[in-house]
Amino acid sequence: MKNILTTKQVSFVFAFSLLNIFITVFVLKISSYAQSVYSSDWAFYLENRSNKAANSWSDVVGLSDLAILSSGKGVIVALIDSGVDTNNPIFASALWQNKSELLNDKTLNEISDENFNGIDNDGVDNDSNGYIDDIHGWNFGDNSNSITDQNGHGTNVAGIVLKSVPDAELMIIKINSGKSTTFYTDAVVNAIYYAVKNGADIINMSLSLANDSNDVKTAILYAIKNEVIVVSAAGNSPYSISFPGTMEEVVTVGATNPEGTSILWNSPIGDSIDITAPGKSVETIGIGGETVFVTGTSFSTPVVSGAVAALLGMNPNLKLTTIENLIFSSAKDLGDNGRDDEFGWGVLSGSGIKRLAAPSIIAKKNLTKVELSCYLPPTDYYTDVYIALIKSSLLDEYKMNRYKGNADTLQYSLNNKTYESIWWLNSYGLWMGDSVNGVVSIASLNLYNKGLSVLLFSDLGKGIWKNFSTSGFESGSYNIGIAVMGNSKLLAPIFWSQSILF
Ligand SMILES: [Ca+2]
Ligand SMILES: [Ca+2]
Ligand SMILES: [Ca+2]
Ligand SMILES: [Ca+2]
Repeated sequence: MKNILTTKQVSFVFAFSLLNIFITVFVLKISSYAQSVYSSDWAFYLENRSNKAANSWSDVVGLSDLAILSSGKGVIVALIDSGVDTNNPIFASALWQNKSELLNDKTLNEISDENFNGIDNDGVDNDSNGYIDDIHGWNFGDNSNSITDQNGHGTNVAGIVLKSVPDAELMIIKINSGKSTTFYTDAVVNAIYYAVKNGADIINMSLSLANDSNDVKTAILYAIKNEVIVVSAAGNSPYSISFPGTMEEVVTVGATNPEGTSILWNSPIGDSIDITAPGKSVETIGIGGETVFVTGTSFSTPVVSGAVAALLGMNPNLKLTTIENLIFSSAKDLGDNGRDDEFGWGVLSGSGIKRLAAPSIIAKKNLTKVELSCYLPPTDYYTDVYIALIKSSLLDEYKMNRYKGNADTLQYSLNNKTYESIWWLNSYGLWMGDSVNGVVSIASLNLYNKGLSVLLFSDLGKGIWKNFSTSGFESGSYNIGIAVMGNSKLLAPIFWSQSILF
């Protein structure tokens, strides 16, 4: 996180208008001022930009594991920051689109190959949300729809988010005027309400305010009440956590060294710290597209926002508390055992999140019986669990051609009772599942084309399926897959067991 503030001292105007600053690396407490006066870390930040990290932050936090969950498609991440480099196609193509402003002029298809600005700046607030031509967000610093970053901070933050979730949509809410390095509380307040009212799923706040603000608190609580997760930097004062990171209700992010092994020297310590992520020499994109390395909790924060977006991309129905539980309980514990004031619950772990958020299945075979042990993610994840067998020789082909089947219900009888299940038919065979609350008490097989068979299972929800007979199978090597579904949508990749011989 870098300061948007210059080294000049706070003026009287600012003192009365509640100046807020992005970052505070070196804090000068000047007791004669009612407010703390901060020096800028801008110079510090620039000095440290060229120091390439020994480790890639994406490896440290396990982005490849998060990528298995989702690419963030359909997830809207609001960046309350200094804007974004809209001239860079990486960002331009990732911008959230306020479809209500667009569709009144032309359909999205008509617009897609044309110049957005030429078409959509019609001077009309088409969606009547109070902001004229807010196509990709809003600039509360200038009260305009210009979201171009002239500072760099917002672009750096956006680059980190897109590295984690390349298909996420970025809602750009600029709070500073032009290239100014300062911004006001009111802009932050309005930015939060804008994000919530326009559909953001995540609000990334890589910023600190010089003082607590009841208006900002109220806005953040409004966001949380609406199930919008607010991820905030802890600030860069080693002495104390900055507001709004001090709020219990937000996800407060501290920073570690590039290896993710010790707390960064300027990252604050305290009981509001929830989690940490690498925050030194974090590789990202600068204005103009150059690769830059940035330091501060401003940049560990979007690492966490990206992980949240990966989870929401997998399952948009996840509750805020579930998301927090997943990322906190899977973090890599450092320092004192369990949560501590340096690392919070630990360093963000993509592999840990995948382990908790995705189903898993282990199959063991004894003579003619197969025992399946399953891990199922938290129950607000999914409505159905699917299990299927596939011949190992077909697995790679299957994985390359994600199945596209039509969901339907199927009634079947068992022990003189009738059950209803959901099934899928595609070129690889029949997939069957059952509602989480349903009861299916045997393992039964129907060989289907191309070696795929269906397994019905018992004790659904308890995670263990026993006494499953393999006697009906063609002999050969099989893998067993498990998938969780919600409203007929696959919520995570299908995870496959090791192959077993039947
Ligand atoms: Ca509007
Ligand atoms: Ca318009
Ligand atoms: Ca918290
Ligand atoms: Ca710990």
